[in-house]
Amino acid sequence: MARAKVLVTRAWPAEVEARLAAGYEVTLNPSDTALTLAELIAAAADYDAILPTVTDRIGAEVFAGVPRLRILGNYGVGFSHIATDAAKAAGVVVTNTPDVLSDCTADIAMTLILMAARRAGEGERLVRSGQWTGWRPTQLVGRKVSGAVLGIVGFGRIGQALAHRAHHGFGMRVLVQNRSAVAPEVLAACGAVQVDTLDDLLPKVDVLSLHCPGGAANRHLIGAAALGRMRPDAILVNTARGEVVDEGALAAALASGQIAAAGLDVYEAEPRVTPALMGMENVVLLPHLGSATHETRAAMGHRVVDNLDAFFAGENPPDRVV
Ligand code: 8YV
Repeated sequence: MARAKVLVTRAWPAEVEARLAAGYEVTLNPSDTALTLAELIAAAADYDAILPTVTDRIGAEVFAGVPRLRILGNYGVGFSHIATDAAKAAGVVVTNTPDVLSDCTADIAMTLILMAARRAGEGERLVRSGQWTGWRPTQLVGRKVSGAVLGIVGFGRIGQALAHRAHHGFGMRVLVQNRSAVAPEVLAACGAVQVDTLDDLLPKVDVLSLHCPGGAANRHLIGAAALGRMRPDAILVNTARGEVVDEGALAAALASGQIAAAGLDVYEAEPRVTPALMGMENVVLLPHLGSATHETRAAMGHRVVDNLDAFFAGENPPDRVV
């Protein structure tokens, strides 16, 4: 039987590429640069599967342009870059990679919380600049994280992993806002309390960390109005999706002192960052590192291939989202 043709849009960990090549007719993007929509459609024209990443915008045009396409195995948990309604209409299955990246993404959220609260980026820039003249009692004084109130928006796997770290590791008090009721035992496991609405949550928190999905439903969930409800000493952290935060409104809120600081791993138009944010000392900017460990990137790849194997064996893939 002919092997299924699989297009991998970016370079993957070598061990997963080898596993893929053993089971499929695989084409890897040799340049490892983000493909334009036209390039993607041309490259995938007669393929059965595309394995995209967050840098591939899979619009409705892809389904029209790739008539043989049967499955999109997304390398990542978030899939707001994929037009899922169009996938469904075209009869294309979509899978993602939950669980395996929760710990590492929560680690990056905690990193951003600590860096923003303790002014670690500023400190590193000071040392590297050669301008550090020595210790002073008032130098780069930040905020204490232990005992602070952490608000988590979206209490899925990653939000819960952060809550465990924050509560058990740092003694933070955790408040949660989620679209559905969270089971009492899940909240209790990390000392968390659920509040009803985002508006209830915002004025109560020292740190707000976002862990909800992206996409149209949550676009600019954190905009001028939400930022206006936060405290002037509060910190915003986003490791979810860039579109959840209105970057222009965030820059304005930081400039006016409406909130104190921010830590971002994701952006509205990656890799572009709103220029005003780039010049702010009280903003920590990371290049979408959430899942970037050797272990997790390999596990994500294996999860994609597990789904692919199930699909081509005629089974329902375990991480099917469409
Ligand atoms: C991925 C992520 O590495 O999984 C996600 O949703 O945000 C990242 O950690 C990225 O999306 C690759 O597609």
